[in-house]
Amino acid sequence: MDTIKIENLEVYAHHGVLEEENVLGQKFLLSLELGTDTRKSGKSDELKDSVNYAEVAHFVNTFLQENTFRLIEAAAEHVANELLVRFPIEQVRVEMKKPWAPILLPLETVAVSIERKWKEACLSIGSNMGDKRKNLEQAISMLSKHPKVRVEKVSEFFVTKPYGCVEQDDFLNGAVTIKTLLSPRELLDEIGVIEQKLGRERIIHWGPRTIDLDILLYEEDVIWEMDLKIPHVEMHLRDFVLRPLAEIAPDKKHPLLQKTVYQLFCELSRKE
Ligand code: PH2
Ligand code: MG
Ligand code: MG
Repeated sequence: MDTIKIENLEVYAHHGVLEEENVLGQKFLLSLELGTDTRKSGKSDELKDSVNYAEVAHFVNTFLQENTFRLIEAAAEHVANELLVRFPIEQVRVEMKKPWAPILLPLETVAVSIERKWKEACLSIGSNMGDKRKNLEQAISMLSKHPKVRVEKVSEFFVTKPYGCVEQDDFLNGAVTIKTLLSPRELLDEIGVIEQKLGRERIIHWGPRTIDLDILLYEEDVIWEMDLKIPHVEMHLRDFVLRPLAEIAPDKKHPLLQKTVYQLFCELSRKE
């Protein structure tokens, strides 16, 4: 990934655990590494095709003066998140140094350095009540409005027979790939909020639903908790999941089966 770097930007601000730090303020040095593809601006020679580092520097300066944190960890975390949301960058490294840290001992500097990035996740989406297409479209629109979610690709929607033993109406199913700054747990909570808002009621397990959003993959992370299992435990067995997902993310890898979505889809199709 190409990077644009800003080194040791001086910001006078009031972060700190001690009251005198909050009152008097002190100097901080910010180093930023912005991960962004510079090929386009490299060719066009146009600022609009890149990240304006002057804007980034002024934003960070203002942000750190208008918000006061106790820890440089928290300040760096917030700066990283704000930059990822506000500027067209994929990843960022933020180093925040405190050269005048009042610890009553001489030191050159103390610092935290963090790296944050947009994570890739795949979701499956389904509805078998009411206006199914509208439900899917609304859920995707709500996802895309979250500042920490960027909807990347949306598959075609397929009419599918209900899988499982509950007698119910046909489903409309699809898949979505997103980039997100939310952790898997935060993403699960956000999905819950959207399902609630679209009027999902949990009456029968696996029964009819206005909307069902499931996390299939999150990077190549493996999570095994009571209410959150990633990869989705049955994704490789379900045609209504793999068919739309293979259309938009054929090369994403299942971290446990060590196979791509396309391979899983072909294997399942052969079995059926
Ligand atoms: N979801 C289920 C159970 N069965 N069948 C189809 N065709 N589509 C679904 O989305 C679906 C299902 C539980 O989430
Ligand atoms: Mg489901
Ligand atoms: Mg679900």
